[in-house]
Amino acid sequence: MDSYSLGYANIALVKYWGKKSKDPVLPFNPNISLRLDNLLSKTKIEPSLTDEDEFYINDEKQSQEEVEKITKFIAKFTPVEREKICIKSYNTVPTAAGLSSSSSGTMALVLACNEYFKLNKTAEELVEISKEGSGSSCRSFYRLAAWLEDGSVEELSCDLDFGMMVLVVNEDRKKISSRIAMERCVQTSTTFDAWVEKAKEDFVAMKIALENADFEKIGAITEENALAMHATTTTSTPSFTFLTDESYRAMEIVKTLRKKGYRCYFTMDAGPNVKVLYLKEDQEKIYEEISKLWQKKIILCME
Ligand code: 2P0
Repeated sequence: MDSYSLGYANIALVKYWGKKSKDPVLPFNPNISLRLDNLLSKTKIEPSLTDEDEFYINDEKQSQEEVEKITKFIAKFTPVEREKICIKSYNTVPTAAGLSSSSSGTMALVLACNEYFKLNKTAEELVEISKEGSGSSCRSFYRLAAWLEDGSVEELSCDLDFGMMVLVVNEDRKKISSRIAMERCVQTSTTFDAWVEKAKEDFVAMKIALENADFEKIGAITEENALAMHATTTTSTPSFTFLTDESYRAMEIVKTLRKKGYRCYFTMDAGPNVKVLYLKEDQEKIYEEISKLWQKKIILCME
């Protein structure tokens, strides 16, 4: 059996930032994402050749702690009595650098388990299972997805052909996991309630903008929403931030291009990297302009 299961990364246009409930995982605010078809994880499961479960990412053996995390998750939906397995996963997404590797990795793992253990789960069941591994991964099953406060996931549609690139500030693993960061913001941020209210409004406005294929509006909400999410980190105790001086420089580049008439908008997640949203038809000229100002790595996220 040499077939891999594929999982895709997704980037939120309206962020999920805070759990209203951990079991089941429910978001405080409804959120919307765009799938990135070039950033993916592929995973396969084989019988373990040792008497332990094993987990490799990009051929690198993962720590016991990582293995335990993953086996605890898959125990929720795989047979109680099972042989030891070896999970082999490859990411084209830098791992845990705020580039949504957890969503692609979780989706690929859930599909690989479904295959290996012949679970025959429906698509809806796989989406449900996935969010117990990483909340945002439930959105990776659709090109445009809305994850609602009641836990349901809906597919949205929009006539626009989106493109996204990442201005890479840093590909290292983040210092604080999004799970811990999110929890700190829920518990201590003095602006958390305001964030939830704003995100709910952004969600409604984003749905309308997508329906109307109003790219300027989609972009404006995307930027504002990302900034509001990041503001909750600095109003937490102890306060922290995912963003660096280089992240702000990347944001400035996007704003500069916009002033010149290019249609592009930024968003950032649980890491310093800056993602740029644009329309596919503009990709070439935006890439050319950005490359003049950003000499570091740029990743194109969609074919
Ligand atoms: C998002 N992020 O909407 C937000 C924005 C990061 C910043 O969803 O704790 O791995 O497993 O549910 O889904 C990343 O968090 O967190 C995330 P858990 P997850 O994309």
